[in-house]
Amino acid sequence: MIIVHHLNESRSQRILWLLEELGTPYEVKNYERNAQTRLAPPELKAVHPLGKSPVVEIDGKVLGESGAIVEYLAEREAGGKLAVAPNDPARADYLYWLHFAEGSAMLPLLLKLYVGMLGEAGNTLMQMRIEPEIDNHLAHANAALGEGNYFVANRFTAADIEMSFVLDAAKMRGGLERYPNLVRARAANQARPAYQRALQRGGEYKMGQ
Ligand SMILES: N[C@@H](CCC(=O)N[C@@H](CS)C(=O)NCC(=O)O)C(=O)O
Repeated sequence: MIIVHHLNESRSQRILWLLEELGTPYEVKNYERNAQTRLAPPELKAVHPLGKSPVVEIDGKVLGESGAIVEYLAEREAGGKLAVAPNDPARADYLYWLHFAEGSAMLPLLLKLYVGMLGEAGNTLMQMRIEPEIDNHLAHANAALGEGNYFVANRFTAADIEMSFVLDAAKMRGGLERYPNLVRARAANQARPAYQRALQRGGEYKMGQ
């Protein structure tokens, strides 16, 4: 049995999408962000010490960190159809994009959110380091897509699901419109029936707009 501890407007939306793509049955436990702070409610700390989302329970094992969750579930479920096997020539690229999302691309996007809270005091940092780093990462991802919609070997994999939150965060605050390949891939993601079913399960997801 798989339980997804799902925070509204968050990274856990992509776990729902992954499970819909895999056709794996799961339960959703919903948590609401605090309207003022946007933080997760304290009940999530009872599930995992960090109190962050996503967290899943897989046959009683609690697992956090979306990259680990996506990698683990993609390998384990549906015959590994959304994973890339260790002996596949595309394996290195698969792991690269799977880890690039949270390991590299999200950091400057999050810094923009936090440093933005400083107002004028953060302007220099924003212009000298944060905006150029956002562009560095998004331009790299945009170029990697080329004319295709998928990051790995021109086929849809779990790495595309993991990368989707980067595209959503970039849409919200990173100037996604400057990267036409990312815009096109994001639209292709959203047209998938499983993506739409995940929205039904997870409730409103404004980051997808
Ligand atoms: N790198 C972690 C980040 C987890 C994370 O920060 N999740 C956010 C949701 S997008 C969260 O729970 N925020 C609420 C909070 O920090 O209270 C992952 O990918 O799972």
